[in-house]
Amino acid sequence: MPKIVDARITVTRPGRNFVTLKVICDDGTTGVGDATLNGRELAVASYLGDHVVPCLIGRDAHRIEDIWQYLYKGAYWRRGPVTMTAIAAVDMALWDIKGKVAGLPVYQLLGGAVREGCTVYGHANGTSINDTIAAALEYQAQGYKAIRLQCGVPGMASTYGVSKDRYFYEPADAALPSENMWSTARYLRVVPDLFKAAREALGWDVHLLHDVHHRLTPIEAGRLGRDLEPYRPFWIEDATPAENQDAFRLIRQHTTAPLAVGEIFNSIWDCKDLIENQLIDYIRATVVHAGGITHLRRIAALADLYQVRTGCHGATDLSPVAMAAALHFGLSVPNFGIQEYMRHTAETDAVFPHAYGFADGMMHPGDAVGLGVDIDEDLAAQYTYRPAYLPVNRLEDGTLWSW
Ligand code: GCO
Ligand code: MG
Repeated sequence: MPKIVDARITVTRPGRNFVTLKVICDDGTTGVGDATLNGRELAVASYLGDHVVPCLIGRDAHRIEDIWQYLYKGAYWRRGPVTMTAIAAVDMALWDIKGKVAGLPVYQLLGGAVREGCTVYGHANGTSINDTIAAALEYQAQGYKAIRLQCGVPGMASTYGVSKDRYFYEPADAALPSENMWSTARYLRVVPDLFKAAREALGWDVHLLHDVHHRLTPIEAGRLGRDLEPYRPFWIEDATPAENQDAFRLIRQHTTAPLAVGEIFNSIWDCKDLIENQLIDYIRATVVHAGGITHLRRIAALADLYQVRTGCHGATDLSPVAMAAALHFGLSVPNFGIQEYMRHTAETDAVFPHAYGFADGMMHPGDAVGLGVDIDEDLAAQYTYRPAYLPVNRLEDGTLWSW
């Protein structure tokens, strides 16, 4: 058995902040896990370094499920984004180790491939409808079969989802939270026009997605769903905040637009009622924020009973380690739906050499043993952590709103 003898935490900033755990075994085998919680990075680094790593030393790295249960039940304080991200990092690292010892890519340990690749969606953003359509056409030319559309809202100086850089959207942009302005009325007018223009320019053989980012009330979300229905959206994401999950019942009463939710969920308990009541179509919980491969498989198995499919979060704050884990999971899970893919910068990719790749609208984890991703710790050491916060959002009268 590979015995855990050490675990190192690297906090680095190759273009943006990432926290990475590397677990080291007595036979020299190592495994990596992503532990990045955007804007709250050091909390997870401390949770791991101060409270988790000491409990790992001496354990059998093959006992993935037992270690998961030990960290979850053993802490007494269950769930929460910090705890579950820390557990996820350990879980990913242990699957990586098991794959390396077995001489197999992780997806083979999860039952093997059930599809040729994971269909991904890219992000087309622009300050205007025309800019967004131009970006979407570029994605289509690159082979993407699914594209998320976000555009600036006329009259608003800044809007969620609209990047400074066309290809590398990065919302965590300031040492203290920057402030955005929001108007639901203006927003609800522009999005249907965006989708209409997109269908005219891109045709019907491409999936179009949209992220509301928790900004609407349930009845407003119902209205948006109805207005987008003629353009057949693949999904409407985070239509309303999900603390009150009954809100989704109200949305469902008004629209057949498919609903996706869950990028900020961290356990199966956040997903359970929405799935069992068939109030959503896609569950966006991810390996890194929802307890790792071990826990995400459990969520997916529950979802499968209700024809809910996966649509894992995959923004740039999920490091290439999380992306690799997501692809092994996605290739092997029966009810995979789609995977989000926001390209990392060249700096990020250099710090995290990886075997996964994109071709023809799909991604594949590659056939390297384990997760097929590593961290170059020497290169990582050249990029110093700097606090970077996500923005906040206010209505025009100054009221703090959901971001
Ligand atoms: C998405 C997201 C992201 C998040 C970011 C928060 O759907 O990709 O909503 O852009 O805002 O990942 O850390
Ligand atoms: Mg989102």
